[in-house]
Order: sequence, then C-alpha cells, then structure tokens
Amino acid sequence: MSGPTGGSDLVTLGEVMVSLSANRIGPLRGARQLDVSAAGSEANVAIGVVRLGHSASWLSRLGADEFGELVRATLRGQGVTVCAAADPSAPTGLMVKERRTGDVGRVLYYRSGSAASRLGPADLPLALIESARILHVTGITPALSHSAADAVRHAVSVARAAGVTVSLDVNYRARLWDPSAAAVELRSLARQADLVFASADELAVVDADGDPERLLAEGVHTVVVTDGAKGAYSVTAAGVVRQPAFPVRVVDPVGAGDAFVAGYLAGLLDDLDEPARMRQAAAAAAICVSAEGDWEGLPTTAELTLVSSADGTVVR
Ligand code: KDG
Repeated sequence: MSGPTGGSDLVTLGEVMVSLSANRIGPLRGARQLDVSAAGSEANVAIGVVRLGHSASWLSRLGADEFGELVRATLRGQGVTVCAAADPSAPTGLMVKERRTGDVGRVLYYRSGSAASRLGPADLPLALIESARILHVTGITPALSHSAADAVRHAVSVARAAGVTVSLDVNYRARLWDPSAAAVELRSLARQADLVFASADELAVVDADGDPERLLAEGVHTVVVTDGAKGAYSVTAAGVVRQPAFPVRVVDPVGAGDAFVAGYLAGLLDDLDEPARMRQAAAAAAICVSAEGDWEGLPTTAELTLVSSADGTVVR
C-alpha cells in the first residue's frame, strides 16, 4: 500500500548492519556457527509497520559490498522501499550477537566508519519525507557521526515544515557517544517531535527530571514510556493510558522496543484510539520477543491475536 502521493506512509532513516548471531550459549570464541541476518532499529520498525498493513521507506547508505546487497535484499524482501546509495569507499556495518549466558546477551558493533555513518543531508529524498504520514527517527543515527546527526535534524525540519508527524525513539546507546553530547542532541530532537518513545531509563536523557509532562508543555503531543515486563504508559494532554505487558516466554528480547513502536505507529496510521494503539504496541512487542531475531518474529495484522492464545496452542 502506498501513501497518498505514491510515497510511503512511514519514512525512516538510519543504519542497518549485517547481524551475526551465535546460535548457542557461551563466549563467542567458542562459536562454531553464526546465523546471518540484517538489523537496525529504524528498519526493524519499518518492517513491523509493513507487516501491519502499511508502506514504509528506509533511507541510508550501504557499502558497495556483498553485505550491502544482503541488507538491501533483506529489506526489500520484507516489503520495505530501500533508498540507499552504495558507497564504494566505506563498508556496510556489522554487529555480532553473543549469548554469553542463558540470561545475558552482548552485542558487539563493527560500525565505526561504516557507509551509514557517512549519511548526510544530501542523501535525503526530501519529496519522500514531505509526502509521508510519519517520519520516524531514533537516537542511534545522530550518534553515528556529525553528518548523520545533520541528516536527522534536516529530515525532522523538512517533515515539520510539511506537517508530517515526527516520531522519535530515544534509543540511547551509551557505547556510541558521550552522555553530555547525547543529552544536548536528544533533548533538542525530542522537543521537535510529536511523539517520543523512551524506556523508563531513557526519560532522563531527554528531560533532566525525566518528566513526560514537561515534554508535553514544550510541544510534544504524546510521550510513551516503556518498562519491559512492567508494561508501558503514554501521556497526552488527555491523560495517562497504561498498558500491561503481555506475559510471554521471552526467546530473544532484542527488538522489543522497535516492535512496540511499530505496533503503536501502525495503530496511529489506522486512526486507532490511544488505548488500542498501546494494546497493539504491547502485543507486537510480546510476539516479537517470543521468536529469535531482532525483527523476524514481528507479527502480521492477523497474528496479533496470537498474544492471547493459551500456552502450547497449535493453530490448524
Ligand atoms: O532495537 C534493536 C536494534 O538495537 C538492533 O536491531 C540493532 O540498531 C541496532 C543497534 O544499534 O543496536
């Protein structure tokens, strides 16, 4: 499905890396096989929104290498429109997921100097942003480089000028940048967003007192705060909506936040009311973490009801 002008309902920008995941528990040095996929927070959201019946475009840069082609083919295979120049002089980024213990995973990044870190304002197809219904950005992209931060700022100002809803997932990655630089950048971005998604810990990154009400007073329409198994709540001028997490067996927690955002934004695109958006967001997150992979388990619209199926259900 295309947006009203043949563009996409949702446009997003950021890095997708090839992801290599250990398929057994223990230090990586003992790994004998690694599963190959591609992942990046913003593109995970794009895939989630497509599975829930909307169109999405992803803007970036990729290396002119086999990994770049893997990323391109993976996203296209999931129905996402890819607008990413192939850069012959920088590689596609890489991340490696280790299952250090049964309960603790670690992610290693090999993304410094990657093609996506060279993303800049000149890479942005402005008409695509202007014709979208939602521009979704995260706090990961501005952490990649000064030019990537410029690209995010430019995309947000173009979207705002065109009346496009701006969504920000704070997604604070401590390993990617200095906390004070992150606070300056993310506080400014949050105040230009209509919708801010933050984990309970990340709220303090965008507001010194971690106060959603203050973000509302400064122009944000909705602040959505997620707190893992404790659930989530959203704050708007109309009040607070609380949504408990659906109890599921967690197989792979990575990507939960992106799934939540995808469920919420698809609900926004479908004009669902706030409690229904929050419920759909929580359902998408619960179903996603019940499967391996950052995005592979994201539900289709028809699968959203799986979250209320009893343990051990076999659908025939
Ligand atoms: O939310 C999941 C993402 O974190 C993952 O897919 C990769 O974008 C990524 C990152 O920076 O870790």
